[in-house]
Amino acid sequence: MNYFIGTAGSGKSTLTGEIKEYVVNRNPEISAITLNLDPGVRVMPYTPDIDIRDYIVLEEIMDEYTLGPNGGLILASDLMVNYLDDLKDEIDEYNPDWIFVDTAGQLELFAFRETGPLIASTLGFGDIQRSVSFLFDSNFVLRPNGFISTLLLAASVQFRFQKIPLINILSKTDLIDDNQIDMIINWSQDFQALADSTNEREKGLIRELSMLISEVFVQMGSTSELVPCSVREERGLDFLFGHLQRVFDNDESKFY
Ligand SMILES: Nc1nc2c(ncn2[C@@H]2O[C@H](COP(=O)(O)OP(=O)(O)O)[C@@H](O)[C@H]2O)c(=O)[nH]1
Ligand SMILES: [Mg+2]
Repeated sequence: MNYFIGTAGSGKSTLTGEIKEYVVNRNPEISAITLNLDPGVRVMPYTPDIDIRDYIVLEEIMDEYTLGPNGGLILASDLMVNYLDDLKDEIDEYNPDWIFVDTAGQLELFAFRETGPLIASTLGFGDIQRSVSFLFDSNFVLRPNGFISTLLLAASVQFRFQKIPLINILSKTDLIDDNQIDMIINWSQDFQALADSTNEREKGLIRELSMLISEVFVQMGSTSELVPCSVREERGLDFLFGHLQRVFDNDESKFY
């Protein structure tokens, strides 16, 4: 069971749909399903097998509690916990090997409120192993300061989902060139390189702050490597699938 989490537009929904298709086409013996946990989404790039919108309708919540779209979304996300048993029953009916979970467009709705970690611990039952994939949007991480702010978000997501292995994904790599991909992956593995690039490319207060933050990451040691991925390029999904398999194969802790 893999949760895709990331900033709005980082490619969670697209990846959820594509990785399921990829897994099923590659190995028809694996049963994989998609679960949509974004109650506010209108247009989806795939048809989810299980959908929170069958239980929660954003417009009804906005009407009932006289809320605008933002308040409605927050309440809709919080109300998801009332339907955990229903979601579990639906998952049980499928009895899948893999579940790819798509989360709310705005990551704080899932990651920073109580709901997300609670759902992840409740739905991780039986034989289901879990992972969280955090998406680094290629558009935003080309500069050291964008990379560092995304890294801080990933670190706080890790902090919230402590016992679940975190996979960092560099999404939409078709939008940048191979040198840029290498540079960003290098930053994720060698924070000294990140500190050096920061020193070269940022200025003023941003540079000072970025240097301080990269220092902290240097001292913490390297976090998990960044897995390059693009739904437009076959090898992207191949990498991700291989990586997910390694995480699950090596995961002896089985936290349920
Ligand atoms: N070029 C490119 N665009 C992508 C990729 N993945 C997603 N997108 C686009 O990015 C936009 C946001 O994607 P979406 O999956 O809705 O993001 P979400 O808000 O994180 O669920 C859409 O226009 C997608 O078509 C990718 O690998 N490459
Ligand atoms: Mg989405």
